[in-house]
Amino acid sequence: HTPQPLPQAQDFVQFAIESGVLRFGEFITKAGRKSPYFFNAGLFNQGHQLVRLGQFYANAILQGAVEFDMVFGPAYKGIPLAAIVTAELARQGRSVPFAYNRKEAKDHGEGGLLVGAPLQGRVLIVDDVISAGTAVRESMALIRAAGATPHALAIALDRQEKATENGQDVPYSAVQYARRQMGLQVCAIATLTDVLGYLQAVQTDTATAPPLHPYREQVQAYRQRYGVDG
Ligand code: OMP
Repeated sequence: HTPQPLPQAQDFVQFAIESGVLRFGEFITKAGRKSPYFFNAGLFNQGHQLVRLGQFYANAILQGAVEFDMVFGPAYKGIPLAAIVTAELARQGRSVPFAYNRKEAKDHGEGGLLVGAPLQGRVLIVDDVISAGTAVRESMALIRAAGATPHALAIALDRQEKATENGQDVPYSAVQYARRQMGLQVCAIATLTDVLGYLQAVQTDTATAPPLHPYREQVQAYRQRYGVDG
C-alpha cells in the first residue's frame, strides 16, 4: 500500500533531520542543559530548503489562525526567516509589510535601528527557537517603543521545556509565558512532542521493524527532566 503522507509537524521534523538542522548527540543549551538534541536553523542554508521552510512557517501561521498586520524579523537569525515567510504569505495571496532591526544603531545614512516598513498595527514576530525567551522580550520592547503592538510569534521548534529565571528553573516554558503572561498568539511548526512522535513512528510504521531510534530514550529522559506539559 502507499505510505500515508506525514502530518505537517512530523514532515517538518523529517525535513529538519534530513537537512542536518535537527541533530542528535550531546549538546549544551544556552541555559546550560545537557541536551540529546539540538535544532540549528542556520543550517537551512540552501535555496530549496528556504523555499520549503517558508512554506512550513506560512502553513503553521495560516492553520494557527494567527492575526497580524505585518511581519517582524529580530536580528540576526529572524531576519531571513521573516523575509521568506513574508514572501511565501504573499505567494499565497496575503501580502503584508515586513520589517527587521539591526543590532547596532547606524550613526549615518538613514540611521536608526529599524529597517523596512514602518512598525504599526499587530506585529507577528518570526524567529527560530525560543528557550529562555530573552530575545522575544527584546523584540516586544522594540515593537512597543515604535508604537506598534506585539501580537503574535511564529517559531520553528517549541522545545517545550522549563524556562529559567535568574538561573532557576520555573515550571512553565518560555512559549507558555509568552502566551499567558505576554498575551501573544504563538504558533510553532513543530514541538518536542512531534520530535518524539517522529522517532516513535520511525520505529513502528514499517513491517520490517527497524531498530529503535538510538536517541528516542534519551530524548524522552530529557523531557522527563526538563519538559513542561503542552
Ligand atoms: P532565548 O533567546 O533564551 O529564548 O534562546 C533562543 C536561542 O537558543 C536560539 O536563538 C539559539 O541560540 C538557542 N538554541 C537553539 O537554537 N536550538 C536549540 O535546540 C536550543 C537552543 C538553546 O540553546 O536552548
